[in-house]
Amino acid sequence: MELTKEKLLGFYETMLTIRAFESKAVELFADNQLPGFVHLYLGEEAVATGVCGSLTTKDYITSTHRGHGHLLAKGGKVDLMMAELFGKSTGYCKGKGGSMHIADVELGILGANGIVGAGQPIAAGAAFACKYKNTDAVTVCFFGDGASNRGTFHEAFNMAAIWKLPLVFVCENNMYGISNCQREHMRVTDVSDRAAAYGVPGVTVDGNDVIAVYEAAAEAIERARKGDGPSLIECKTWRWRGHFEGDPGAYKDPAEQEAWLKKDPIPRFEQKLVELNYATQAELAEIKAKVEAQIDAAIRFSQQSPDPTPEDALTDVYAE
Ligand SMILES: Cc1ncc(C[n+]2csc(CCOP(=O)(O)OP(=O)(O)O)c2C)c(N)n1
Ligand SMILES: [Mg+2]
Repeated sequence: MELTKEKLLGFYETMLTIRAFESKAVELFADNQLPGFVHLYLGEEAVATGVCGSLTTKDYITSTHRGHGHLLAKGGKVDLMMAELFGKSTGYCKGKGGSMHIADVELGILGANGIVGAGQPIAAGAAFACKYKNTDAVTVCFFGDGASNRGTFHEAFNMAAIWKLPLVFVCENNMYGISNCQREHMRVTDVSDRAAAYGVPGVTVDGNDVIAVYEAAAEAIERARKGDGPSLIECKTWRWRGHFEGDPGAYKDPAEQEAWLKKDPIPRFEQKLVELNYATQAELAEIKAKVEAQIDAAIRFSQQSPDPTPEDALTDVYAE
């Protein structure tokens, strides 16, 4: 797919939307307005944006506990997501699920998930269903470096490989699983090396470069769509915040944190857009203002929405 100005500015808007959504979540959580846990995606925006740049609503994604970026990049509605974080009845799960249970099947979002590694077999199932029904839909499974140590990853990967499922595994290697640095929780440097064990391609890309992510993902998605089976993309990136809001992240080396903050994917992309004459600073500022107004409106909508009632605890418990 050609990288038109429209597409590039679309990436910019998506990255800014994730950044603004998460930055507001920091403030709202500190202000005690969000019940429950939030695991933020700040710093990792280029991964979801670049990958979802080759997907349409007919394609599926599975997400994680750190899911806001994936959901927003796949078209998740900002106001319904924010209301869910607020625990309001207008949210995606009517305020009963919170950040880690947001799903929108119509948009191909099969759900965030609080169980590490649970998305992998779900993604294999979705990809199997698409193959069985002879559609050309592709499933993307987002997961972390920590989740690549789980049995679910290896089982799902092997099945996807032997059945040539239309599935792309996207490992967001943000170098940590909670407080455990990747150097300590696995013996390989590149998670992408694990693909060789299943006889499928694996690549590592700079996860803070939206174009690099887009290009690698576009190739893997096309391969899956054509019926050539799964692949693994490892995106090296960095989680800016603690594991969850409230975790001070004292286990991180401050020098490493500082070095990664300098690789912020958004200013890097802005510079590229301006240098290559895809946009002027004024155009970028206009997009930024639009995104910020949209997030502010989502917060107002959430604050004005009603809480669920005690009786609501008894509904949506069983499938009809
Ligand atoms: C099956 C399971 N084991 C343990 C946990 C606790 N837990 C939550 S997040 C996490 C680390 C996940 O690390 P990674 O996959 O790298 O994702 P990241 O948080 O870095 O995005 C763990 C162990 C869990 N939620 N589910
Ligand atoms: Mg991680």
